[in-house]
Amino acid sequence: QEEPRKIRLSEIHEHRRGADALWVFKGDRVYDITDWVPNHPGGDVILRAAGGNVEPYWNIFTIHQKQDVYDILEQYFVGVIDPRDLVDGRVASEQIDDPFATDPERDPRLRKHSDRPCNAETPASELGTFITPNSVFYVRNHLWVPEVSDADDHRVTVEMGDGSEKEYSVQDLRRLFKEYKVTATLQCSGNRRAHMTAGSRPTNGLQWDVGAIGTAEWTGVRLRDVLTDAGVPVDDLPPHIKHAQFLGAEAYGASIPIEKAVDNRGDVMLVYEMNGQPLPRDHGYPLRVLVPGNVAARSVKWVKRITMSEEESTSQWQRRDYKCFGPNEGTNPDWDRARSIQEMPVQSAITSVEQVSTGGLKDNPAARVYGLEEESFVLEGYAFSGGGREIVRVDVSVDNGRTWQQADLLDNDAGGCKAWSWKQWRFSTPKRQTARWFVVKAVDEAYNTQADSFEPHYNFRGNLASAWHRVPVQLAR
Ligand code: MTE
Ligand code: MO
Repeated sequence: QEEPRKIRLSEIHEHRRGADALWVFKGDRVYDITDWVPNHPGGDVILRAAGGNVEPYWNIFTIHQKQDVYDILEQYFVGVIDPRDLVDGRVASEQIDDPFATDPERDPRLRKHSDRPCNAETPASELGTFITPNSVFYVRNHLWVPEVSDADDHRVTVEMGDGSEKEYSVQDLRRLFKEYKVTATLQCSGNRRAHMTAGSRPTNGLQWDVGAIGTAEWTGVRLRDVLTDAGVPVDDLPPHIKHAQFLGAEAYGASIPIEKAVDNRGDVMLVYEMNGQPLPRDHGYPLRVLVPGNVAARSVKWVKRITMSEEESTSQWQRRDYKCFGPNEGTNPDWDRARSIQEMPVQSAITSVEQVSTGGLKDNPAARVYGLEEESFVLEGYAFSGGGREIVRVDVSVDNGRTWQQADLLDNDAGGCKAWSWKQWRFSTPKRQTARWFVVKAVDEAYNTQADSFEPHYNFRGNLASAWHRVPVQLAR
């Protein structure tokens, strides 16, 4: 048998994106994947790995870690890595490209759940304002942050579904379409997952507390206008257009029903500014989709392709992760049978409990605002519902749900066609009336409300954890 060819790392590195032949290695084996690239189901994200090791990517896209995929790769074998470039039979880790190396710096106040990819929630202390500042807005990344140094280099392509397509730069969008500002809350379907775990059983996923949610003013153009310009008949849709699929530059993908995408009052946008600033890299620079009222997973960041389709996005984030199941359905449910999450149910949370003591009463601003005359607790929080359904009432209990009172809903001036934003609420109660647990629940305009406990709503993915939020009454000494 012929000895396989020995290849230096430097030679592999030349076969990166842009080269005529594209190579990758896995272990000490080298493959020429040029002919495979056009067939790659995940699109050209595979180019990110060209010229280096595929394994860091396969550790992220774990779907590759199976024999069929290894067999495909073997067909493209061209040689082995020169032993001079190996340490203990492997390429030294510092020689391996780290997809997360160019991720941005993050504000240290964010509460990190994972580093690579970055997942970090807004600390409760920063959830008290109607608008969440960009620097502390929660970050939910499934992959690395794509590098776009100049917005002018970025294009978004609209695919009509009949083979035709049209491409826009961010400048084109600004020039061609009317600009809108919409204030909207984004909430991860995993917000409060830790509470479901604590109130029921272990759940699979990042254990978010109350901070996988935030509100911003988003500036951009309406997707409806862009689709119209691209040639999609938005008011007379052909039957084969049922979903708008979105693809991000790092290969994250999701979709929404076409009715939402073209709804004249749906405020689905392609946004380039967040709270008056260019979109931060973590939040989609230079362009993201905003789908107000829907689970944030559909607001695809770094969007580069929008496809009109008869089908939902085929991504794992559409077909598997962001679905909900019955408490009995176990850890390997019938994924296809469950509907993907779009509009979110009612949610509410207590984000701050302040004890105002008699001694400091006169000097305490909260005491003055509320005209408090005896030792009290001041509670603050948010309430939010999906689908643009406004929060109409927030009920607070200071005795673990036995009796209830209404919190004050704070005014805000949110822009947009429907109630896409949370309501902040405040409540004060004399200390002598409190017993063991503070509880909050909210009601939206459709009179939807929250479940009293997690157990009957348990799902192993820990999605849509929206039972009453309970916080123990702790008396300061
Ligand atoms: N878009 C891309 N391209 N990549 C992602 O990982 N995460 C989604 C969504 N859009 C994601 C994405 C999820 S699950 C959420 S909750 C929101 O982005 C988070 O948005 P944020 O990081 O701006 O808060
Ligand atoms: Mo999410």
